[in-house]
Amino acid sequence: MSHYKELYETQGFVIIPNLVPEPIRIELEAACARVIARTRAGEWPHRRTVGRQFPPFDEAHPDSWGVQHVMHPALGEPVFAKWYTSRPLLDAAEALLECREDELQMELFNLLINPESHAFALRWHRDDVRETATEDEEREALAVWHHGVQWNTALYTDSCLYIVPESHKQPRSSSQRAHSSTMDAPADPLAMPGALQVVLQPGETVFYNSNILHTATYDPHARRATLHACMGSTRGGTSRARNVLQHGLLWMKEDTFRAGLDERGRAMLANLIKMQESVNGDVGYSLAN
Ligand SMILES: O=C(O)CCC(=O)C(=O)O
Ligand SMILES: [Fe+2]
Repeated sequence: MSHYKELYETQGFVIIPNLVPEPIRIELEAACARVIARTRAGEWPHRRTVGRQFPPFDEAHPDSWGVQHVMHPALGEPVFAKWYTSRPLLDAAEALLECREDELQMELFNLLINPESHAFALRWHRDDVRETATEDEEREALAVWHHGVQWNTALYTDSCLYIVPESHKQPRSSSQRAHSSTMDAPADPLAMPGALQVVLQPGETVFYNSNILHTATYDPHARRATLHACMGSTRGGTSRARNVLQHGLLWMKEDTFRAGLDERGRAMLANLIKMQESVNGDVGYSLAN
């Protein structure tokens, strides 16, 4: 695991295989098929819609590229929480965060899916630094260690994500800035200097610093069900509040959610709630649509 940590630090991302034990993989595939069908049918309101980079969103665009809050008790799919708190995954998170299990903080868990009928792409971005940031602002934001890890775990071959290795530590060069200063998606993601396409085989996970420069393209004909989540460490204090709490997590404070978690999950949830209660009111949004 220390090898992975080193790669994660230097490159800003690392691919780790085998974090989904086989029996859970089968359950996850079935649960994903059900929640994807419900989302496409318009029965699940928490979704990412085509043309919008991130929630909140309006209801006018029915094609979806993501299902939000898959651990929500109203979805009735306990396997998502079961996997989120499973040992191989937590081992990886603890190694990358350099923290103990009792310091892990439950955060977001969503599912990324192929839109049904629109080819679609995101613009190049860092999740928590705006594209208009000056070089100094960027340098300052990137110097903060966020005490969180984010990952994509592919259930089917996934070649949607593009990243610029090592850009988690460096402000954009002028030509990289030219490719990432507007709200437009790139015509060709590989035109970005230094860009690399991340190809995941089923069962592989890419952990990436969410402030690495990245984008993604979505092909309606390539089946995608990729588990997209993040987890923090209490060592970060309130540094992850905006990134996490902007998504509206009131449902996670309800008894029904807590009741569906195992002991480990409850401890991770308690850490999130403690962090939420220590910040007051409006946390704002990281990016504009
Ligand atoms: O689809 C992906 O893998 C990346 C999604 C992403 O960058 C985002 O939601 O901010
Ligand atoms: Fe992103």
